[in-house]
Parts: sequence; structure tokens; C-alpha cells
Amino acid sequence: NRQKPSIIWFTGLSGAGKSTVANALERQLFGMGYNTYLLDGDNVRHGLCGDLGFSDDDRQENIRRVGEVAKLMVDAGMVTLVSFISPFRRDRQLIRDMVEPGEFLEVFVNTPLSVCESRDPKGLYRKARAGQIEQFTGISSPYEPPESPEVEIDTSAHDLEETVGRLIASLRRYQII
Ligand code: GGZ
Repeated sequence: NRQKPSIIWFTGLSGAGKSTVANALERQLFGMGYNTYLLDGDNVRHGLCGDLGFSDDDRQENIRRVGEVAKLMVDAGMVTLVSFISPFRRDRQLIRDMVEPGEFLEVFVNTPLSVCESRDPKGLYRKARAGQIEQFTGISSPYEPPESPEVEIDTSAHDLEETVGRLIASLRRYQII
């Protein structure tokens, strides 16, 4: 199937649902015959970025490396899904500027902090509130929301199927697929 090699960049808080949505979208696109690749913490923070923590500088370097890899994936022809908190506006903008206009779609996973915190699948928010994890995004480290994302979703307001459907429609509207 014809596709525009591009970066679909998911940004949002821990627990917002970025990876769940990105995984489901990738499965759907694969089923439709598109060539996709998913970059997320599971396959990057252990290896390529295994030397990095969560200071502002380390997050910046994490996102820089992820952006460089995503660009290589675009050169290889892939619709590249990227799922990281990526809390800093400037770092996201730098990656947008690395590819051609129209090849970078920012998806703001805007699930309220209160919902992310109540989900707390790994108990990290509880630890952050207790001071056992420092510099936790949304609690003790900043998150800068996108000012004009191409797509905005809230996983507490819509179910997964509906969200994936909306994303597919957005990819069509932006002529990615
Ligand atoms: C934020 C943290 C932290 C701190 C560990 N702050 O929900 P998770 O567990 O599975 O996803 C979070 C992941 C965030 O890594 P990213 O590479 O996406 O972050 S960034 O883009 O800011 O570089 C969370 C876990 O790592 N985690 N400590 N202090 N999230």
C-alpha cells in the first residue's frame, strides 16, 4: 500500500495511554498493509538510551537520539510511530524541523493528570508523591503541552477502537496513508 514516510509523534504524561494507542494503531496499519515501525521506551530506553535517566538534560538527549533514529526510519520508507513523554516543546520542534513539512504529525495524548495518576499502572505516581522518585513528569518535573498538535486525543473520554479510528482518519486527512 502507498504511504508517505513520516513520523507520528505521540507525546503526553506517563499513564496517558501513548503506548497503548500507538501499539493499537500500529497493529491496525500493519493489517492494512502499511510498513510501520514503533519506537518507544520499551525498545529504546534499555538499549540505545540505556545510559540516560530522567534529568532535563537526559530527557533532551533521549529525545534527540530517538528523533535521529526516527529520521533514519523515514529515510527507509517507514511510517514511524514514536511514543515518549517528550516533555519539552523545543525538543519536539527540533525533530519536526528535521523532516519535510507534512512528514511530522504531533499527537497530543491529553489525558488529565488526575486520570493518569489514578491509573498508576506501575505505582510510579504514588512513589513520586512520596518523594521516592525524583523529577517525575507532572509531579516534580515539567510537561509542556503542544500548542498546535495535528491531533489531540484523551483516552479517558473515548475507547481505544474509537481513538484508533480517529487517528486513521487523521492519517488520511494529512495524506500519510
Ligand atoms: C517520568 C518516568 C520517570 C520519571 C521512570 N519521569 O509510564 P511508564 O513509566 O512506562 O513510562 C514512563 C517512562 C518515561 O520515559 P520516556 O523516555 O518516555 O521519558 S522522556 O520522554 O521524558 O525522556 C515511566 C518511566 O519511564 N519513568 N522515571 N522520573 N517517567
